[in-house]
Amino acid sequence: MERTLILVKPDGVHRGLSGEILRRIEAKGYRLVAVELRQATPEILGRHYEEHAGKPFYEALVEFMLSGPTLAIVAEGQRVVEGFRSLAGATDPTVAAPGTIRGDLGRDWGLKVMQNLVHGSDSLESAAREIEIWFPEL
Ligand code: RTP
Ligand code: MG
Repeated sequence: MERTLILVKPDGVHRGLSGEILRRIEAKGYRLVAVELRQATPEILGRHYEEHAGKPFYEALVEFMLSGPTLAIVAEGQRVVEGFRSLAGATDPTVAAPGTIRGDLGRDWGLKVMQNLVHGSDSLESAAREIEIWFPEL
């Protein structure tokens, strides 16, 4: 059975949207394997976002992800990696389709980095790598 790593980013936790986002994951029919509220660290984020190191938004992204607690989730189901990306919607919440998490709940706040509520692994390989980073015990 496929698994993916989902994060409710600090903007989502701060706005009180953790429950709504968990609700959508469960309503779609995916099973929650792990859910943990935790403060990210520079070490975890360095590994999680290693593909973005050196990009213009990298420093602001890490600063944003350190700004408050993150809800880390592992969800399971057939094609859940692709399925959660579909639930999340496009990266930019202004253009994300209504009906998606980012499209319904996100917007542009005019900040240094895009705050788009959630992260979801983008491939099976990323999912395995990211689950190992956030939940090495799984
Ligand atoms: P994620 O990794 O968070 O699921 O999002 P994604 O695949 O849709 O986006 P990705 O390209 O992997 O970028 C990672 C996160 O960096 C922030 N970002 N901001 N120009 C910007 O302001 C910008 N570009 C990227 C977003 O928070 C994005 O989700
Ligand atoms: Mg990504």
